[in-house]
Amino acid sequence: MSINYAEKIPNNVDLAHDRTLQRALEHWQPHFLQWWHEMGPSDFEKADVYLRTATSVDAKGWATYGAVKMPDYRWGIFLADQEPERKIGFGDQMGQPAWQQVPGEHRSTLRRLIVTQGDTEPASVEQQRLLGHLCPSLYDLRNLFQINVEEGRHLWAMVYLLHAYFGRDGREEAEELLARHSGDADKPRILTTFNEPISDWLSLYCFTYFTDRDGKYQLKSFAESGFDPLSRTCRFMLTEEAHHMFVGETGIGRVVRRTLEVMKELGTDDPARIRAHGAVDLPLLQKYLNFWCSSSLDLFGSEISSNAAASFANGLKGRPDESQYADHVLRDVSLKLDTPEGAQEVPMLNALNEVMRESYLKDCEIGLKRWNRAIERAGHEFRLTLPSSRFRRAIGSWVGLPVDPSGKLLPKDEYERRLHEWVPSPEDKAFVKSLMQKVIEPGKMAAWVAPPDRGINNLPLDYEYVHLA
Ligand code: BYC
Repeated sequence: MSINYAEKIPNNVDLAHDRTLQRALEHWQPHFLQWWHEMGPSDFEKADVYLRTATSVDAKGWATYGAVKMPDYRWGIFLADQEPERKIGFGDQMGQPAWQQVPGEHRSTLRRLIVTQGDTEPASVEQQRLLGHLCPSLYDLRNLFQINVEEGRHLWAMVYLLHAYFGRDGREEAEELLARHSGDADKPRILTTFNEPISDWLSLYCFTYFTDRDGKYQLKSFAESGFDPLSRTCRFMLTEEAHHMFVGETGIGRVVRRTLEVMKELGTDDPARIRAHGAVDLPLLQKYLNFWCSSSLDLFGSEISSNAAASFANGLKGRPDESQYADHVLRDVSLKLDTPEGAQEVPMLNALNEVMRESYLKDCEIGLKRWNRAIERAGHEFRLTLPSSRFRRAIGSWVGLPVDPSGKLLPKDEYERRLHEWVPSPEDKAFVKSLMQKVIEPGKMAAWVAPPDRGINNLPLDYEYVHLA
C-alpha cells in the first residue's frame, strides 16, 4: 500500500480505518514534537535542510529530496508490504503461519525487545544534539540531520507497534520512551552505549560506523521475526539504516585521507607534528575505533544468554539472514566458546548473541580493509585494527577483566595505567574537541577531514545543503 501523506500522521497502514489507534497516536504526536523541540538538534529548527523523504516502501522509494525544516519533517508509519502466507522461519514453531497479533505467552518478551530497540532511536538523537554547532561542512551537517530525522522515524516505527499491539502497557511504554534521556542520572537510556556522550564528529563517524551497524544486525534479526508487523517495520527501517553506516564509513575514510595528506606534506608520521598541523594522527583514530567498537560489542548481550535462546526458540528474534543457515531449530548443536575459565561447550541456542557478534565483527572488518589499503598505498606501515571482543567489556563473560586490545589478560594495575594508550585520554578528547570548528561556507571542509567523493543525490559538493536561517 502506498504512503498516504494527506493525513496528519503519514502512513501505509490505513490508519484512517482504525479510529482508536489513530486517536492514540495523534495524542502521542505532540509529545514527540515537544521532545524533538527540547532534545533534538539544538538551534536548527528554522534551517532549510536538503532531506530525503520516503515515498514508498520498496527499494526505489527514496525519490523525494527537497528543502525541509526539520520540525516539519513528515514522520510516520511505514511497513514493508505484507508477504502473503508468510511462515515462521526458525525456532520450535518453524513452518507455522507468522503471527499477525502478539501471542499472549510472548507478550512481555516482545514488548521488552521492542522497547529496547525503540529506546536507542531517540537516545541517539539526544547524543548528537549539539554536534550541529561543530560541523565540518554543510554536507556533513545535512547528513547528521538526515540521520536524526530518520532515527525519529524509527522511534515512530516502534511506537506504532506498542500502540497497535500492546494496549495500555504499550501506550505507557511509548510515553516512557520520551521520558528517559541519554546520560540522565535518574532516567538513563536502557543500553550503555546510548548513554555515552558524542561530543565531536570523530565520535559521530565511529558511532555511525560501529553502533549503527549493531542496529543493522538487530534489525535484520527482527526482520526474521515470527511477529509479522515487527518483521515488516524492521525491513523498511533497514533501507534507512544503510545511509547512517555510509556516513560512518566514508567519514572515517575521509579522516584517514586527510591525515595521509598531512603526513605527506610534512614528511613525518610524528603524532605531535600531525596534531600541530590540525589533523588526527592515526594512533589517535585507533583509540576512537577501540572505544566505539568495544562499547558497541556490548550491545549484543552476554555470550551465554538464556534470553537469546528463548527469543530464538520461540520465533521472536532470528539470526540476520536466517535463510543462509541450514539448521533453523538448533536443538542438537553446540558451540565452543572462549571464556575466561577456558573453552566451554555451550548449546548453540544459548550462544546466539556471540554468533551474531562474530558476524558483526566480520562486517566491521570491511571498512578497515579499505582504510588500511589507503594507508598502505601511501607507503606507511601503520595498520588500523579492531580490538579483541574481550577488551573493555561491560557485559558478558569478560566483563571488567583487564584485557588489552589484542585480547591479552594483564595485571590490573598495568591495565589501568595503560588504558589511555588504547582509548582516548582526556587530553586526546580535548585535542579532538579543539579541531571541531564550525565550517558552514558551501563547499568548504574543516582542515581535519578530506572532502567526500561526491555530493548528495548527484548535486555538487558546494551545494547549500543546509540553508541557515
Ligand atoms: N547495556 O542475556 P543478556 C540501534 C541487559 S542499535 C545494558 O546478556 P540479551 C541504533 C539485557 O537487557 C540496536 N544492558 O542479553 C544504533 C538484560 O536485562 P534484563 C538496538 C544490557 O537479552 C544507532 C540483561 O543485560 N536494538 O538500533 O540476550 C543509532 C541480560 O541480557 C546490555 C536492540 O538492542 C547493554 N549493552 O540481549 C540508533 C534489539 N546488554 O532484560 C539506533 C533489542 C544486555 O534481564 N534488544 N543488557 O533486565 C535485544 O535484542 C536485547 O535486549 C539485547 C541484549 C541484544 C540488547
